[in-house]
Parts: sequence; structure tokens; C-alpha cells
Amino acid sequence: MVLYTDFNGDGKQDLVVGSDVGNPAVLLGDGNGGLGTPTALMLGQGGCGGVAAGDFDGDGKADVVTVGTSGNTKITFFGGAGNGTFAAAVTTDIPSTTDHRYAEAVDLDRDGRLDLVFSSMTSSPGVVHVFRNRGGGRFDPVTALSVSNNPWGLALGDLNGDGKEDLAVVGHLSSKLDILLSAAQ
Ligand SMILES: [Ca+2]
Ligand SMILES: [Ca+2]
Ligand SMILES: [Ca+2]
Repeated sequence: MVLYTDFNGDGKQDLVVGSDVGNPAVLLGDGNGGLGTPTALMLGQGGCGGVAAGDFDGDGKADVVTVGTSGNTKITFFGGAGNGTFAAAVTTDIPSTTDHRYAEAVDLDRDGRLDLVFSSMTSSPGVVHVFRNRGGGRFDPVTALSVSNNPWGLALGDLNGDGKEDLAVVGHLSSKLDILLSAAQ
């Protein structure tokens, strides 16, 4: 997974690149299509199936959050310093050891903190996890939604016009599309 955001505050888009089997890396952009030397964010184990970027701790600087795969069973937060460097990892255990995939950051409970939604490649049924941002780079599990087998990509948006975030999920090697409408108040 590859995401653009501005990590060093120079107004030029930078990149964060996830890897199934290793550490994610940040590459600073020069604004002309060029990229600097990759800086690895150290997971400590495995790889990351999903990567999200945004200001998770509310300090105005872009951070990186990953969800683990390949033996990594953690959500990992890297606090951005605003200059392209990142603080050491802060981790939250994920209460399942399956293959965690695509992640999205969205403030689902509207408390001003970005929360995390990610898919888990399980079959019978598949699972989409929702974790609430509790601050300090840590996350609390809220719910595990059952969806069709082997969920992979997901997207959030207001699909029925009621002002609440809904969820669309597509599976790996699957012809299924799951739509989950938000019941939040
Ligand atoms: Ca930049
Ligand atoms: Ca931040
Ligand atoms: Ca929130």
C-alpha cells in the first residue's frame, strides 16, 4: 500500500510505502516527482498489511499507523515529528492473529481523533475490525464486523446520504461486495 501526505510540512507530498514482509518506509518528495532516500519505520516483527497516514495524536503533524501481517499481530503508531522523522513505535495488540489487510483512518465517533478500520483475511466469515483512537498512539477495539470471506480492500463514505460514514468491502479472489450502512447516531 502507498499513501501520500506531507510529513515534513514543506507543502510537498511525501510517500509512505507498506510491505507485507518488512518495515514500511517514508520517502520525502521534492515537489518535482523526485523522492529522497527511504527511511524505514521499525515494526520489530513481520510486516504490515495496511498503512494509514494522518494526524492521529492531534499535534498538527502527520503520523503513520500500520496494521500487522506476516506474524505481526499489532497496530503500530509512529508519531511524526513534522520534519520527516518519527518517534519510536507505540503498539496495540490486535485480538486475532489472522492476515490483517487494508486500513483506513476516519473519525467514526466524531471525538476529533482519527479511528482505524481494517480488514482481516479470514474465511467463514471475514472480519472488519474497528478500533477507536484512545490517544497516545493507542487504540481500543470497538467491534469486529462479519463480512464475506477473505475481505481485502475497504472504503468509507456516506453511501445513503444520512451524514454518517458507511463501509464498502471487497474480497480477495472474490466476486462479493459488502455494504454496511452506519447505524451510529
Ligand atoms: Ca513534504
Ligand atoms: Ca501527529
Ligand atoms: Ca474518533
